[in-house]
This record gives sequence, structure tokens and C-alpha cells, in this order.
Amino acid sequence: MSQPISDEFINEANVAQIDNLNRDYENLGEKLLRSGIIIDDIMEKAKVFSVAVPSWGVGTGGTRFARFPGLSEPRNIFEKLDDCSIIQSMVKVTPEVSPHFPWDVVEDMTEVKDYADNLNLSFASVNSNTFQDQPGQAKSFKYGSLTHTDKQTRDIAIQHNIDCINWGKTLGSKVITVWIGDGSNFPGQQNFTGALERYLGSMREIYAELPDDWKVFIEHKMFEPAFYSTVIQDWGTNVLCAMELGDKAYSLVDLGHHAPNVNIEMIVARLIQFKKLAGFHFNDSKYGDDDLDSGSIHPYQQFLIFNELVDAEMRGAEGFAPDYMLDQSHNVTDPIESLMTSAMSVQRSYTQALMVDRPSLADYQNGCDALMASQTLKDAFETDVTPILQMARLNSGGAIDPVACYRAAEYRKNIAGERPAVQSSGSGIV
Ligand code: PSV
Ligand code: MN
Repeated sequence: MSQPISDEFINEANVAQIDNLNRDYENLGEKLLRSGIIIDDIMEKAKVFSVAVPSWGVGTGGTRFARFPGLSEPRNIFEKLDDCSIIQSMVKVTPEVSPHFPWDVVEDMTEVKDYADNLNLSFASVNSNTFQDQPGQAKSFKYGSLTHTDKQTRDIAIQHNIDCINWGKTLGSKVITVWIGDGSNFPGQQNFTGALERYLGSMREIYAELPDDWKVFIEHKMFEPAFYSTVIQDWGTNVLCAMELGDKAYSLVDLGHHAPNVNIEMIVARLIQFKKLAGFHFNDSKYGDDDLDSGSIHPYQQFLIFNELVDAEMRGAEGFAPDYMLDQSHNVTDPIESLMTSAMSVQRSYTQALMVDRPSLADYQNGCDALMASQTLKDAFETDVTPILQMARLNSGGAIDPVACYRAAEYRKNIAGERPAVQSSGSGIV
């Protein structure tokens, strides 16, 4: 196991910043109190916020063109968990890891569970992978998996999802997320209705294997790897399927999986209203499914999504219990740094959304005052909640400035001997 960054090291790094933080926190507290907001209440909520880290996110990502390996990359699920524990030790909002199978499968999955227990990490949703063929696979997924025209191929994909549920049971997970890359590249290549019927047939078989306390999350995506049509292409198809399947099926929103400029916060509101919101794969994008760091391009959109989520939380919307997860690919940054800043960015949006003066917003909406309604949201978004997030981290034993602390610890350099450089520089998503 890699040498973790110790609590003492984090505490020492914090010492030099505590006085400034106390002053900043006090000033902000005073200012917020003028609007009737008690800063400690907000800080306590920010403290219990949590967003899961994807196991594949700690590896250096790549594009279709190339992958440029980084220093001391994790080579297996155990080393990925080590990196996840570094992230958690700094930011204290990422106690869960979401594994991807078969990438993270080992012969005895109890070893993975024990290893995570030792690191105080637990497991969020398990993710199946039928968008790649595995070595020795009897039938190929080149032309589809759960929706393939050939039943034997569909059966392989169904069985893989059932295997994922079983691995997830060992890990203590309660959710399987299903994303398929199935679709077509040419008009006429695929019968749209037939493909969706086959999808539902396959998903019914998977659904039947869910333990009583499990859920299945359906993830849609507009395009890629299929470039003309994708079977589960948007939230409409997604929620129709979730409704067809039953109460344990929910629709997951990956922020990169929509057409440009789609109003994602409105999709979120609709899914909440009909009790079908599974949760999120947070990331950001400029052009398509870019998998950029959360909040790096559209922080206001991320805030507006949380505005809907906090609205539902405050009014106690029935069945509202979304799962939060990051899903990003880090091609040019240290994945640990990107995941830390992304987790904090998502926590920031949540905290800003807690600042919204909801009674005033409702009055402006009812009074048809468009300008002031919009300004009410802007006021919350423009509040610098940094001292609240820093204080929440400090009180949880994390780092006031996680990136600076992580850099000072020279983690990658220290473990380079244990993790020889990965030779491959080929392309790939993980
Ligand atoms: C597909 O683009 C996706 O968003 C799905 O969540 C996959 O499981 C993940 O990325 C990793 O490829
Ligand atoms: Mn995703």
C-alpha cells in the first residue's frame, strides 16, 4: 500500500492558514447575517455533502488520438483506491468510490472490500461495461450489446450486468448504473423500435436480478461511439425506459451527454417531479461529451442544477435522494488534483444554492418580476463561499487548501518506485 499523506502533515499545512481563515469566515458570517443567513448552519450542510469518485477517473485519460501517461499512475483497483483515499483525506467530501467492471474485477472481490474498509472508503454505484469486448468473449459487441440483434450476444451483455450486481453485493453497493454505447452509424442501419424493444427485454432480465434494496440507474448519451443514432440517446427515452422497468429504475444525468445548450436544470426539475431522478455524473463540456473538470466551463449551469436540487431538498420532495458522482477524463492534469478541485466545485455549487433567498424568489416569480427573480439567483451565485468550504474541510480534518497541501506532500514522487511508469501511450478513454 502506498504511503498516505498523514493527518499530521495536513494539520501542519493548515496551521499557517487558520488565522486568515477565521477572519474570512467571521467577515462572511457577519455579512450573511444581514440577510438572515447563519453561516454555521450552511457550513454544517456543506460538511455532510458528498460526491463519489469514479475509479477510472484516477487514471490518466486520453482521447481517440493519444494518451499521455502521467507519473505513478495506479495500475489496479487497489492503487486506484489508494489515490481515492488521498483525495478523501484532503477534501473530505468523497468517502465513496464508484467502480467499473470488468476493469476493477479481481479474483476475490472481498479483498477489494477489505482494502477499501481499511482506507475508510465505501462503494457507490457499480458500473457495467458492454461497450468493449473482453478477451476471449464468445460474441462481439461491435454491433451492439443489450440491443444486439443476436440473442446470444445480448445474453453475454445481460450476464455481465448480473455479474456486476454480484460483485457489487460483495462491495456493499446498492446500485448498478447501465450505460450502453449501442446505436448506429448510418441511417437505415438499425430499426429504432426493434433496438429499443430488445433493450427493454434485456433490461427486464437484469432488473429481475436486482436485490430488494437495489436500484438500477439508466444513463443516456446523445452520441459516441455511435454517431448517427444511439439507442438510449436522451432523457426522454431514458425516463420512458425507467417507467417501463419499474420502481427500482431511475434516470441518471451525465452533464456531458446532451445536445449543446440544452437546459439541463429543467430536465433535472422534471425528473424530480416524476420521482425518477437517479443522480448525476458531474463533469463539464464545451463541445460534446468532453469530460472536462466539473465547473470549469459552465459554473453557472452547475449552480442552476443545484438550485433545483436544493429547492427539492428544502420542500422535502417525495422520493428525492439523488446520488452524486464525478465522471471525468483527465488528459492534461494530475487526476488527483482534478478530482479534488472538481469535488470542491460541486460542493461549492451546492453551498451557493443554499444561499438562495427562496421566499423572495417565490415572491418575484409570483409577481412576474423577471429581473429581480434572476438577480436573486445571481446574488447567491456571486457569493464567495470559499471560507465556508474551507471551514467545513478544516472541521472535518481535511486540508484548507487541498491542492497546495497535496503538492507539498509530493505524493507521486514518493510512490514512483512502487508504481513503474506505464509504457503504453495508445489512445483510450481510461
Ligand atoms: C460514457 O461516456 C460514460 O459517461 C459512462 O458513464 C461510462 O460508464 C463512463 O463514461 C466511462 O466510460
Ligand atoms: Mn457517465
